[in-house]
Amino acid sequence: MTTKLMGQKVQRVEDQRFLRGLGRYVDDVAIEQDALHCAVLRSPHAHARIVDIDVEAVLDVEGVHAVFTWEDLASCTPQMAEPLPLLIPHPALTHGRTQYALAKDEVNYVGEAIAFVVADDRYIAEDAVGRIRVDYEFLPAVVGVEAARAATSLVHDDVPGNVGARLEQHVGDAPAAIATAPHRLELDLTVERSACMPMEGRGTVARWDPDLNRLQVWTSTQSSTGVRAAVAVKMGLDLGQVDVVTPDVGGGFGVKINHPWPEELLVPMAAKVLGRTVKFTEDRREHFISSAHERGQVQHIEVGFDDDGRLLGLDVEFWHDHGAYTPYGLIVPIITSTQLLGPYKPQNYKVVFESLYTNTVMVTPYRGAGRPQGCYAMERTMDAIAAYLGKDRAAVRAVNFIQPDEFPYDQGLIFQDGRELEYDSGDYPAMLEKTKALVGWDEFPAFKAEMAAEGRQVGIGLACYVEGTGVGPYEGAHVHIETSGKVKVATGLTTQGQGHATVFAQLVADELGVKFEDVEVVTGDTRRMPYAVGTFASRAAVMSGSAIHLAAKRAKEKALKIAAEALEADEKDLQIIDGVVSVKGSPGTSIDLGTVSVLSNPLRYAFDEASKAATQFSVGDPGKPPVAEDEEPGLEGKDFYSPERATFASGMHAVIVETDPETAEITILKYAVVHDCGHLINPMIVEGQIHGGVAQGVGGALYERMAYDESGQLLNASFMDFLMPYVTEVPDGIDIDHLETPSPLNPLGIKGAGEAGVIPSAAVFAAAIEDAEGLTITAMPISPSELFTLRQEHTR
Ligand code: MCN
Repeated sequence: MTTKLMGQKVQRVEDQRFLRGLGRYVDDVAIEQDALHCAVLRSPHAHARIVDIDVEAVLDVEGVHAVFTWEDLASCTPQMAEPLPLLIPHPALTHGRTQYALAKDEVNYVGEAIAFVVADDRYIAEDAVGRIRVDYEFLPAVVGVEAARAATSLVHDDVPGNVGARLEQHVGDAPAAIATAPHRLELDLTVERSACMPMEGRGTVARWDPDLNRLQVWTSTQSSTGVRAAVAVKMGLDLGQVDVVTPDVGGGFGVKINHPWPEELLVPMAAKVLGRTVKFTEDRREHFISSAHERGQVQHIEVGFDDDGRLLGLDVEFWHDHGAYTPYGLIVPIITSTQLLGPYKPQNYKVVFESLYTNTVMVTPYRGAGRPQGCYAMERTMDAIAAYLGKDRAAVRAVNFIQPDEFPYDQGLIFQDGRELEYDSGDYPAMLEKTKALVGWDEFPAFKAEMAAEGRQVGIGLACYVEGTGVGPYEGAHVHIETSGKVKVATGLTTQGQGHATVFAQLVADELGVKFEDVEVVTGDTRRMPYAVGTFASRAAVMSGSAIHLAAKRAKEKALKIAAEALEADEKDLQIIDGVVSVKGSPGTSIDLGTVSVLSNPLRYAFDEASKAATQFSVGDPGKPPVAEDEEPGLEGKDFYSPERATFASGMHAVIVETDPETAEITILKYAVVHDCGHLINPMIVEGQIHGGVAQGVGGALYERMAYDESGQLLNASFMDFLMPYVTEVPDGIDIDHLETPSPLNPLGIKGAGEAGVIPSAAVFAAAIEDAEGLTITAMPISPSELFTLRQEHTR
């Protein structure tokens, strides 16, 4: 008997494959023996003019089939020689710049693609790359926010002050409110650059079919439809001539959101020009120096508050390091500036940011996308207010919360899409109480004293956030009930490990009344679902989940209509249980969905009822239309979902850390999370997402940074030097509790969950370490060695 699966901890169906090494990634796509491989010549300099490129020596190398530089791109199509698209323009981005697929006459970061070699194998291609001679005229490199602001050198000659954009928003009059507030504080906070490190780097395979005049692309992306559009436009093909398939993806975390990466155009172009299958696989060093980074931000905060810590005015100014180009426009700093306020309602808020060019790898949204920096600013401010007033940190937060009866709550800010930022639902006071209970907030002072008596230092931190999730514009779904009774569901977004095959099957099983194991989910294949947006902004559950729910509803309505006719019953009296449509109260009067699917098809097989085997084939049943006249044949449902606005998930994290008085080692004793993503489809998957996010957050807070020297060389472009946390550094267990305030904006009451775990990490660790050490922490990450140095500075 089918029971409701929404809300249940259903085991992930995909894990059997993944755990047994049967995942199928781009590198596993079967290619012909004579397929070609490629390597990219990347700039060794952060900023230089390209005077000359000499590829003569490459053409002599046996096994090399082609070498492309910018000069050659136009011979494919004129568009190929134009800059890559700017994906999310914004009126404030007065000086948006994107790179060329291959650098034209200037390089702006170490790692920028200059030439593309296609050869029999990767070894030959790499060797050939080493033979290309480039004459450079060196230019001064601009590295870091301070250098960009000083603007003694410019990244792009025509961008004054290195300022790509400046955006200001006001709610009320923050400077005036701060000036007259009983108390005022100022904070300067820095978050350094970091980047996500998916296990699978980027990779693309392309094959041109000259008979069908069609291009097939397999790529490791977060948006197959985005890549398809870019490839089609750049190569002068119709959308219908390009199929993009995204098989399993070994992690995206934002870096594969960018579409297209240069290689995603160069590989298809080479495949078409050479008439052979071409394959590119990014190596780890390439990932460090040529895939996107994020997080780098310098923030100045002024706040005015009353005796209870109530915010009267908040004035935030920050500088965002977006690297050498702006493929994703202003999305990261806009998110920081508009979602910084979290669950609080300052009466007056002013925010201004500058998005700055530097000669470093460009920025695209990385899990959390600007929110970790915003949360860090807001939560450090809360801690500073509490310390100043000598009040409990949780109490100061509580007086500033938006209350449950104030939803929908309009923060008075305008988001990227030009719409007002309105929170749909939440219960922050209840969430705080749950968090305090989970971490043992009220008991902590006694614990701290106990530990101090043993010579141990412990500290506790708390951080709250609100996250706009499930953004539009739309996502679609196609639900098809096969003649076997099995159900195939297609949605166009891609999947990188979030468990979509499981959760979407849960939704379909619930809506259709079929067995969970009879539902198969297909994602990221433009042949199945040509129109889709992609997986980012924690949107799959809300967007595709809703579309799938609606599409399944349609398929069900149709199934009931056909079954009612077959059973000579009223639709209203029918039910579907475990894939069988029956008359309520008369289970013997039934027909299975497979047979209903047969009936929906004008080309019908005649069935031997006993064996269910098709014995005859006929064209319809004269006099009996397969479906109602206004229906299309086939037992399927298709629908698109487009939300009014984003839905706002929220959460609170608390951590207890111990710091070693001698070595400054930081040990996590307890990590507690309370999260509200509305109705949960699968609590186990949501908890897995939170675990993954927290692990990533631990890395960001304590270890990971992109260490550039002043000439723009990335000094730690390998896992020998870039410290990702191992299992030994992430908490053993994470205590998680949920709160479910349903979103009124979508049919299932869902909000997103995929990024939440990472958002408050920097804030919560800074707070806990500060509490343990009695020091002021203003810059993240803070590794044991930085903590050690900070202690020494403090005692000087
Ligand atoms: N979910 C649920 N109930 C809810 C909300 C979500 O059961 N109320 C489930 C969803 O059905 C989905 C998962 O939780 O299986 C995450 O859902 P959602 O918040 O919609 O996020 P997306 O599926 O859109 O995933 C994107 C998000 C982002 S933006 C990044 S970055 C990220 C992340 O997910 N990258 C990931 N999680 C990742 N997990 C893995 N393993 N790999 C990545 O690259």
